[in-house]
Parts: sequence; C-alpha cells; structure tokens
Amino acid sequence: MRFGLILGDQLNHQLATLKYLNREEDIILMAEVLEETTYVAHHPQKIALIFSAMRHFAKELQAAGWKVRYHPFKRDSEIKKIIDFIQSQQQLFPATTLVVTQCGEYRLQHEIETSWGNTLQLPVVCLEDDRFFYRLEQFNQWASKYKTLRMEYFYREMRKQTQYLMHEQQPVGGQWNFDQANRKAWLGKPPLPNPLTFEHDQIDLNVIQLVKAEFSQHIGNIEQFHWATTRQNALLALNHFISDRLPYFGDYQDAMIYGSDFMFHSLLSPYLNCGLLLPKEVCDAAQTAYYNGQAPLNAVEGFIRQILGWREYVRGIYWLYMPQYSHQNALENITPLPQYYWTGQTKMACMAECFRSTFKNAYAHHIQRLMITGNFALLAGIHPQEICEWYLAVYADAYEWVELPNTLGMVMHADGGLMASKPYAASGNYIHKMSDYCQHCSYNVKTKTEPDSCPFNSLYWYFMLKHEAIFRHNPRMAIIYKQLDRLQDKSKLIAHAQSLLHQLDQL
Ligand code: FAD
Ligand code: DLZ
Ligand code: SF4
Repeated sequence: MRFGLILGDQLNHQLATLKYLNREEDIILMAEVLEETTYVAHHPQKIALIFSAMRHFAKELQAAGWKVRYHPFKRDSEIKKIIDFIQSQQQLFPATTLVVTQCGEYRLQHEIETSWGNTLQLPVVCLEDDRFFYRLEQFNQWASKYKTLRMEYFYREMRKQTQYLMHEQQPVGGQWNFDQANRKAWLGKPPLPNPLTFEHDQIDLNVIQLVKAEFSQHIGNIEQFHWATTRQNALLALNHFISDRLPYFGDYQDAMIYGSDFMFHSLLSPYLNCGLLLPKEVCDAAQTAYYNGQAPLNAVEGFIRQILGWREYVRGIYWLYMPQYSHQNALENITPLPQYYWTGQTKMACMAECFRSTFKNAYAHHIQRLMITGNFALLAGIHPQEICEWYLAVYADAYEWVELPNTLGMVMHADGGLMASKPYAASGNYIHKMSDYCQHCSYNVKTKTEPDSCPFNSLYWYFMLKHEAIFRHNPRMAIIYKQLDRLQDKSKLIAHAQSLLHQLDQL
C-alpha cells in the first residue's frame, strides 16, 4: 500500500500521481495546512479557491473509487505542515512508499527531495509534472543552445512542436506573432462582457466562512468571491471566454479602462495553475474557435502565445535558475515597498485602480501588473524580494514558478536582462495612451517637475540617468538616451525625482 500526496495546485484527474497509483490499494492524502496558507499572506480569495477546489476534488476522487484521507484546516491543529499530516497517517496505515508529482515551488520541492525520505523513513517517488507542453529536460536542452533566452524563439519552437496554427511547417497567416495588431485603445465598443459567476454550494459556503474567520488579517476582500471551484465550472468559464471574450482578446489586450477590472481577458490562470484546467485543452479550444471562424487570428495567436509561449517559458526559466534566481538584484535596489501596496491608499489614480481590483478580485490583468504596479516598483527602485512577495500574496493565480520570473525578471530587470532585453520602464505618457486613468487623477501627466506632476514622469528619466552605465549602450534603448540627451534642465528633474523618492509613501 502506497500513499499518494496531492497538493492544492495539482487538482486534476490526469495527474501523474493518479496515473501511477492503484485506486484499489493505495491511499490519497490531501491536507489544508497552516504553513501553505501563511508562507506569504495569501489573499483570502486565493485560499478559499484552493481549499474549496481541494475539497471538491477529494469528493470526486472518492466518488471515483479512491480512498482519500483529507485534513481540513484548523488553526490550532498539531498538523501545521504537509509532512505532519503524512506522519499522522503513517501511524494508521503501513504505507511502503510516498508518491508525489513534482510541485510548483522550489521551497517545497527542495524539502521533499532533501529531507522527507529521511524524516518519514519511507522511499519517496517524485514524478514529473506532465501537465505542461514540454519536459523540463527539453527546456534545458533548448536553453543550452542560446546565449540569451528569448521567449519569441522558444515560442516558435513550441509552435513547430505542437503544430498550433501551423500549415505545412509555416505559421498560419504568414507571421509568428500578431502583437502589432493587439494594441488598440478601447473606445466604449464592443461592450465589455460580464464575467461568469457561480452559485456557491455548501462546500464553498463552508470554506468562505472558514476563510473569513481565520484569514481576516490577510490583505484582500472575500465579499465577492466569484471563482469556479470545480472542473465542471472551470470548463464553463473556458467556454464563456471562447464565445464572449476571445474574439476581442487580441485587439484590446493592452487596454486599461477605469472601473473595468477584466476587459476581454480570460480569467483562466487560477484554474490552469491549480489544475482544474489543462493548458492543452485551453489552447485546443482557442485554435478550434479560429478554424470555426469564431475568433480572428490576431486574438487566437495572441492567446495561444501567452500559454504555449510565456507560461511555458517562465516555468523553464524558474527551474533552470532556482534557487539563485530568487536572490538576484542586478539594479541593486534597496527601497522598501510603499505602504499603499497593502492599503491601496495613494493619489496616483492608475495605481489606486489596480490596487482596488487586486484587493476586490484577487486579480489584475497583465498590463496592470506589468505597466502600472510593476513599472512603478521598477522606477522607484523597490527591493525585488519585497515586490515579489507582494505579487505572490495578492493574486489568485500566484505560485512562485510563474510569479517569480514575471516579477523579478520581466518587471524588475533584477536578473540582469536574462528574460527581457530591456526593462519595461514607462513614463506617464504610456499610461495616458493605453488607459483613461489620468482623467481621474489629481496629478498632471503632461508635466515633469511641478508639485502636481505625474510621479511616473520624473521617476522614469531619473531611472534612465541612474542606470545609464548599464543601459546607454543597449541598442534597444538608443532612442530613449537620445531623448534624454535633449532634455532641458536635468538637474531640476533629478531634484524632483529625488524628493519624490524621499516621500514615496506620501504619493
Ligand atoms: P490572459 O490575459 O487571458 O492570458 C491567458 C493566459 O496566458 C493566462 O491565463 C496565463 O495562464 C497565460 N499568461 C499570460 N501571460 C503570462 C505570463 N507573462 N506568464 C505566464 N503565463 C502567462 N501569471 C500567473 O499565472 N501567476 C502569477 O503569479 C503571475 N504573476 C505575474 C506577476 C507579474 C509582475 C506580471 C507582470 C505577470 C504575472 N503573471 C502571472 C502573468 C499574467 O499577468 C497572468 O497570467 C494573467 O494576468 C492572468 O490573467 P488571465 O488568465 O485573464 O490572462
Ligand atoms: C497555495 C496553497 C494554499 C494557500 N494552501 C494549501 C494547502 O493548505 N494545502 C496544499 O496542499 N496546498 C496549498 N496551496 C498550494 C501549495 O502551496 C502548492 O502546492 C505548493 O506551493 C507547491 O506548488
Ligand atoms: Fe498615473 Fe500619472 Fe496618469 Fe496619475 S497622471 S493616473 S499617476 S500616469
């Protein structure tokens, strides 16, 4: 008899652990534990989503004939870590082996590999997670061929390998990437679809009540909890995306509108990451929509690229470079994270709007994460580990394998350009172009050094000056440094930016 451990982000019936084990003989273990809920102060909606999805999944396994031992959360329980639960079950069942699928965070995977066998006095079989398009070994082979690891080249390889949107070895439409078509401003039409919401069953209600009682000190609201907590409902969310959102996903992918929390984004990442949906079925559905004439190529290619390209690529980077990756700080940032990242109280309308959606929904879409809250952290020189912890805590889809490369690499450029050939730094001008946030702001986006000037403006130029030695000779930044050279009154700009940095918490 063997134990099979299933973690909160492994909730899929195709999981390697379930394919390996035998439902007649073996026992599945699942546990809600303090350590996993508090290694960062996760948003209450993220905890509720995982607990409720775990409970539903355990029930489904039982209905399918599996023996399941499940530990529901109790704060004062002696079972505080996953391994405590396994030990408690060892006293009841004579298991000969523990089977687990590789987990999504180095923290836990390292513990399993280095100490669980000894502590449990049990052989531990760790299976490869085959819910992705490639094996990690394949990524490492691909990476070993290049000096710089650009997502675009990885993505093309993946297109060839999977044959998504390919015709006779060439990309459908004659181009690999239609990003140029995906930067339209949204001018009120087509109407924004309401996200699908789901009725709560008794399991959801119990979990929401538990989370309200136990995790009220964590940042984020749970009053409006709309996430699907079963595979069945996650599939409905996928269908809703394909029919109502995908047709416009491409055109308005980068747009940001005051008060519109989701635009045409899919809201599928929490399900993909906890196992309720598989990336292949999601990409298949999008491709079928294209061939059926339900969605245009720029939308479908853009969407598939996010999953087949970005999602797989960041996972490869994470496992290739951990654990050193998490300590990198190439720009030598030291500034602590301003309080408004936790309170949402700031006069910067764009930031306040992203915080509002984040706390309300445990969600912000990609451009909000990258170009507003992330961009500000980059310009303000926030310590990478502090901002990484924030992103890991506040989003329902956050697991370190996907959060860390996006934050530390893409946003903070803290890996010295391993992931991105130039930093995604932008002034207020970009935010003004891509959103209507500035209309709602007391700062003036058009000026740089007045008392009410948009903070992004002087901080942007100060960032370029401060890191001139690193970036001036980057060919992709030549235009920026030409503009900088033409700027009048640099000393005034520097003084203004420095005064903002001195009172960062007051902006
Ligand atoms: P859509 O815009 O509809 O995109 C479709 C899917 O593509 C997503 O569901 C997601 O699975 C995938 N995807 C898109 N962009 C990325 C990306 N850059 N990396 C990996 N997958 C991507 N995504 C997470 O899943 N978890 C995280 O913890 C996370 N942290 C992030 C932190 C920062 C600082 C940034 C800039 C991005 C982060 N992302 C993260 C990527 C991206 O922002 C989210 O995947 C996306 O916003 C999820 O919303 P959606 O499902 O509506 O995505
Ligand atoms: C994120 C999370 C939370 C909040 N709680 C649990 C839990 O109680 N039990 C569990 O098995 N998993 C949980 N998870 C997901 C894990 O943190 C995740 O599986 C690991 O970080 C490895 O990816
Ligand atoms: Fe953001 Fe600046 Fe626009 Fe205000 S003026 S919303 S701070 S970009």
